[in-house]
Amino acid sequence: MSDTGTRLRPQILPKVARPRLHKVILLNDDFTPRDFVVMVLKAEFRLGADQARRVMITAHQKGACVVSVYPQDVAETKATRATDAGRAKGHPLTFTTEPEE
Ligand code: TYC
Repeated sequence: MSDTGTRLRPQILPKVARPRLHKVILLNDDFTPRDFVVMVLKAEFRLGADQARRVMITAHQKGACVVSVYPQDVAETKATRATDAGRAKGHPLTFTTEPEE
């Protein structure tokens, strides 16, 4: 087949902005049981047992830990659902979001 000449040359390819990803951040507190934090990380963020434990311990020791990154709407929904799961059991467990640099 002959070349139809419709292929865009690299220098005139349109630039498509990739939506910025947002981080979900787990905050430490003095009250939520460690096992509950691990359970929420596994259920809401689909982390394996080892990774969930590592994230929990990092937040416990450093004050906060990035859980994962997602498109903004997904990050906000997951942070809200995970925070609400703690509130439903009377825990102050908190997840926040912020745009990735
Ligand atoms: N600091 C809590 C405790 O000692 C456990 C904990 C870890 C709570 C991480 C929140 O993001 C957190 N029971």
